[in-house]
Amino acid sequence: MGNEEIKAVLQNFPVPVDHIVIKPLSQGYINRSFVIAYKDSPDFLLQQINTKVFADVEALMANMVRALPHLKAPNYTGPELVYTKNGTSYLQTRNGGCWRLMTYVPDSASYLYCKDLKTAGEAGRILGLFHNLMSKARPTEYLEFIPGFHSLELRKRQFDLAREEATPARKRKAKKAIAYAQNTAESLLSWQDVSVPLRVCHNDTKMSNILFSKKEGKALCLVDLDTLMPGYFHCDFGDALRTVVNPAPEDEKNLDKISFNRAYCEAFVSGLSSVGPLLSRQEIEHLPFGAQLMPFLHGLRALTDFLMGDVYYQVSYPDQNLDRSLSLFRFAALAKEETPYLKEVIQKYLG
Ligand code: GN1
Ligand code: MG
Repeated sequence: MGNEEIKAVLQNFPVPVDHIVIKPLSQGYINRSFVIAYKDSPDFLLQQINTKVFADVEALMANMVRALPHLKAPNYTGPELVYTKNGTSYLQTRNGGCWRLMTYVPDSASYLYCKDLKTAGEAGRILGLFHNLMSKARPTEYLEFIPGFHSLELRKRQFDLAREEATPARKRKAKKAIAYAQNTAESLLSWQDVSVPLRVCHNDTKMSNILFSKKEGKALCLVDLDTLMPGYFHCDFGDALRTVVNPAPEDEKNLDKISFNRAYCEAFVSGLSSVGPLLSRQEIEHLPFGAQLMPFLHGLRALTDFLMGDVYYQVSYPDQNLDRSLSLFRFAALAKEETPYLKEVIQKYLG
């Protein structure tokens, strides 16, 4: 994508277009993101929304617009949405591209993995704060624009279909991952209790979606509100935990590098508890389930995409989806082993 195209998109927003520096961001498997940098004023984040994944951009943006006022709080500093010159929340170009502009929180940074105890605690605190602020929102007013996004039943069905359609070569390559997925799906499917209340969830609470202040290292907010939909707290909990306690990236090839840092886990749960009571008894009981479910679910989705021929996630090398599934499955197995420990910590801080 050329800079001229980006500048043409920016013309539709109330921001200067001259003398900008356009920096593509490589993070994320779905959208394309660019930092629009100015010499003497704050930067912006421009994103092209992937309309293959987000077929209903209107609904996605409606959820975001509805949620943003809840997230305006003195101790929560998130990006603001910049409306187009026509007053719409995003721009639709003639060729069907959808673009959104947000302010870039100054002096902030995000990290791929947790670097110390303080960061782990801050990650827990900001997750709690996000849910505290969003607890006033009614889940029924938010659209489920990707139905069953974190439903294991649905992801398992999609995996079963992918196995039928996969080439023999891909199936052979993924043999070990497929076997693990089949066994684990069965045991996790018997766990979920439908009486857990729905909340408006973030649904992508990994470390790299938390903004920290560069100076003090305080967590400022959760970014990437693309998957803000009704969901369960244990999913947001498990998704954050898997990246807070494990220093290895999602596509780590050396499975020995995947680990579960107990001290970070405790700091994370303690940080979560610091925002005050938030969770119901059933929600608390489901947290260890969430800790296993989320890495497994992401691994299952990556494996499904590998079997389908890499049609969903943007892969940066041929076997990346398979590597992601193996690494995520390894972490899911570790989270299962750590269940007694996790229960103890949850009891200590949230019980
Ligand atoms: C995708 O593109 P990104 O990184 O925001 C995915 C999430 C996964 C994540 C990483 C809509 O998010 O569910 O957690 O990759 N988002 C969608 O595994 O599928
Ligand atoms: Mg996301």
